[in-house]
Amino acid sequence: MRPPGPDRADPQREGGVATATRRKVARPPKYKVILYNDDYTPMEFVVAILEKIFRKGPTEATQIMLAIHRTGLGIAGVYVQEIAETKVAAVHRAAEGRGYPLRAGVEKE
Ligand code: TYC
Repeated sequence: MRPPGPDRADPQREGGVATATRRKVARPPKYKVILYNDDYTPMEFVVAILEKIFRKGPTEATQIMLAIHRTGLGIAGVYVQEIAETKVAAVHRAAEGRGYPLRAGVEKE
């Protein structure tokens, strides 16, 4: 039998300390990094970007790339704003370095 009252192992528990902490430390807003389809960037390059910059495994990277190819855009990942913007810059730097028109952007979740 569990004793009555707040469960100390439950991170969502009610109680003085946890409540005070939640009041002070807000979760930072999250931003989606969107990749856009184009007619020229090779599929393998987009998969490599998803693996290296967005830390996806090969299967998920391929699925995301194909979804972008079919629908026009897709979510590469979700991050706090500064990380999301750094990833967008990394995509543009890598694509420009190879002469590909691949574009990325950030959208607030
Ligand atoms: N449409 C591209 C092709 O057929 C592949 C592609 C996928 C390009 C996703 C960009 O974000 C992208 N080679």
